[in-house]
Amino acid sequence: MTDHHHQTDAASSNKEESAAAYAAAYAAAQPDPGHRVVAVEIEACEFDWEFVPGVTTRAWGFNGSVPGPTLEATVGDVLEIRLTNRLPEPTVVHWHGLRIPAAMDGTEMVQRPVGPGETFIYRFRLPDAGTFWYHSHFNETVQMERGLYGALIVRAPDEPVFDADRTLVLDDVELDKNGQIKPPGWWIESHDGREGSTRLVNGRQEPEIRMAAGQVERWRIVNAASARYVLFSVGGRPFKIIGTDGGLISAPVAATRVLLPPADRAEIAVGPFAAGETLRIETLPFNRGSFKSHRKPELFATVQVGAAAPSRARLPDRLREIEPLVTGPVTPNREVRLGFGLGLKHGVEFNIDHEQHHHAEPVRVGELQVWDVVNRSPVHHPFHLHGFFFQVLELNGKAPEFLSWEDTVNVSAFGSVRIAWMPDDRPGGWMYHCHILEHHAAGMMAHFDVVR
Ligand SMILES: [Cu+2]
Repeated sequence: MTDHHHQTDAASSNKEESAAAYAAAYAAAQPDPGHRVVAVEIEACEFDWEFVPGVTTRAWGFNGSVPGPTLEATVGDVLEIRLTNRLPEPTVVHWHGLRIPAAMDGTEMVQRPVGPGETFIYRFRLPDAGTFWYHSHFNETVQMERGLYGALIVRAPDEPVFDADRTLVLDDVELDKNGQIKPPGWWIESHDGREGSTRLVNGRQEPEIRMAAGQVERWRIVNAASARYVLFSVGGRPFKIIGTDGGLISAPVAATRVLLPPADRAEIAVGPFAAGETLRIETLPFNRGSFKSHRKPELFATVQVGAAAPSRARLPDRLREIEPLVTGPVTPNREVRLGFGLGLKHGVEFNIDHEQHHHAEPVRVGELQVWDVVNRSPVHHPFHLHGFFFQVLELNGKAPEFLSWEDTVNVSAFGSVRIAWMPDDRPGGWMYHCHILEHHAAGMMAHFDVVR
């Protein structure tokens, strides 16, 4: 009861509401029978890190590493994360892709930022298996660029069996001649977003990955980059796409490349390869409408295939059932316009429905949402919805190649994507935004409430 009387009634009632929502979500987070509470402590801090071998860079990250620790648990467990902020500025941590209560989503909509020296506890039950991640949702063009992110793997009891389960968190950083991360830039960077020229896998520049011949591995790929689109390739070899943002898809899909816009995830079955092979993990040329173009493949890592080892991998024909949310003709109930213009503050300004940091209409629990996300700009945007999975019904008017659960989807330049999602009973403040961090910062985001 310090400065309570100085606040407006609205502000204090909002504060009380969010405190009550947090307390309710905390208490409701109970593990399923036979499951446990996975308790972890993460410290957001500053430390020296070698992105490039032999070059010391001042980084920000969780528990002294980039990425932060990979958090692993099982569906039905409760994850309890005690976050302590040792940074010189506030932070919040967003649990990207997790269908958890609004109060635990980790945005400024639902919590006060965690100040330097403060501790905040996130606690929630894990409802879905899949490859998720966590990252700063505060001053992201600085905090995420410096390394405040990590992977979060949730497993189910009946997963397909592989010879190894490997997580590849992709990123890039732009280092100056002293090996330090450059501060956010102006003009081209505000338009394109930051694409660093040092490409990282799990916090290291172009590392070597060792794999046994004859084996098949499950790779969980997370694109943690600020703006770079990754058209992922493993030496041009065929692999199987087995999962996306929201876990496994219905059946494996054969591919030689998979597109990961920023924040996107893919799971692929890779191998078998022959002993002695060397394969380049690359991003292939991809035009997203940026000033900076990519005409050549760029290396992320190298796979060295060693001596053969026995394989126990078995990839089933069916991975799981995904019920379509929409079966017949449907009328969209919202159009989300991704737009841009020129402004004084950011150079290029990005907006949603002609408004920066748009306040969108609420949606009601249990009412199917069918949204047309329409891109009115000459650059691609990765559209991210917090807290709920959606299904893609149409990409530029055509059905997607396969049905999946997503939280991030690419909306191509002057293109459109039709999505469907069901607001389940998790009322509160949510958001959707472009996951190119510079576009998000420049206003391409919307707040909305899920109401009962
Ligand atoms: Cu964007």
